[in-house]
Amino acid sequence: MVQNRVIMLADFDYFFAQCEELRNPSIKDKPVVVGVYSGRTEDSGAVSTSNYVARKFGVKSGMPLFLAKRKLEGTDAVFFHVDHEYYEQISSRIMNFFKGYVTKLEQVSIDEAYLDVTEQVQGDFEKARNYAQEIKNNIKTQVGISLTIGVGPNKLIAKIACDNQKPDGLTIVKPEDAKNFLAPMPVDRLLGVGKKTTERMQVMGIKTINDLAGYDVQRLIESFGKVLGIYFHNASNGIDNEPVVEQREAESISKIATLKQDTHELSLILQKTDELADYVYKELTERNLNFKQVSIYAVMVDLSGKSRSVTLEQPTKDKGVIKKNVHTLFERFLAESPLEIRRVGVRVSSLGKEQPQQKQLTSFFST
Ligand code: TTP
Ligand code: CA
Repeated sequence: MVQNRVIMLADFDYFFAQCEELRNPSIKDKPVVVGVYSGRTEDSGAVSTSNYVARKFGVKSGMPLFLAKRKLEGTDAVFFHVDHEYYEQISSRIMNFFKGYVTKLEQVSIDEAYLDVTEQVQGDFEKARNYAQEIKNNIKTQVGISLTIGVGPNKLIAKIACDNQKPDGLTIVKPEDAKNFLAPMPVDRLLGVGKKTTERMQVMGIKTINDLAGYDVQRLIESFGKVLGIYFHNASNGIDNEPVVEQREAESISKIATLKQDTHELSLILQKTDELADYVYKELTERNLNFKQVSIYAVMVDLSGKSRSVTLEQPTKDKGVIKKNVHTLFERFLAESPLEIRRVGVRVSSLGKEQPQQKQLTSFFST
């Protein structure tokens, strides 16, 4: 028997605004608006997003800021300028977390990713429910961000399931329920069905996804061409074979820092590199990766850069191994180089992942 795929779409709730709440916890119950300010006048620009408190007052993404201000008049609303760099940092922490839970991860935007967890839950949708809940709980406790997850037998269903209940939602659509789940929805819920197509379908008597699913595929092909006709037929029947496409793993994880003072003294250097090793190790564990190579990097007082590496016999996840090798590498390096050092770096590379089937579900959450 061919195993069901189990695909999740994770979408972070009111993302930019939630990031602002994360670093300013006191604003959580107030309307929060994140805007792109054009700078022409104090209020010119548009709303990027807002929290759900602000949405209750009618604030929407894309709305002019002056209008959002008007809607929130008399409230203790807080407005922020977008801070992309900060949101990217939070996003990549969460994406890195996901990598520990999946066989394949496809990031689609700053706040959305598809997770293929078929192997982790052995194709079982009840297990998938617990697994998704654990992912949600863990991201909430470890990063502080709430997210919504839709689970389905393919990307199409996962996406629509995700939109079904927000924020902090979890919707599971089993393969046998997929068709009924889609049936009553208007056709424009399907990706690729925009305003024009909706109008054309309306003329053909197609309003719901169910109408589309029952429509003769040959006639769909005549109206929309072969590629779209077949796509509409399949999508409305809950069929989607698009794989979750994994992005390439970063080849290394590294961190560099400037020393408090230029020095040639091993103990001062090791103080700093131990901190860097902690950072690198944290990122490794978040992404559930092991490494086979450890390197050091040094920027000398004359600003020349030098590096040294060691390759291990076996991949490992051990923090002690990073520190021990960094110590040895610096010890040797200082012996052969008389110049003082200004900046130091630690890098692990030849990264890999344990085979997912060797893991128990719970071991993903044990760190
Ligand atoms: P969305 O996922 O569409 O929205 P959201 O995360 O704010 O809210 P939710 O998922 O709970 O409905 O967009 C993700 C981020 O993209 C959003 O936080 C801000 C940004 N964005 C804009 O800058 N402009 C826009 O018009 C939209 C829709 C989003
Ligand atoms: Ca979102």
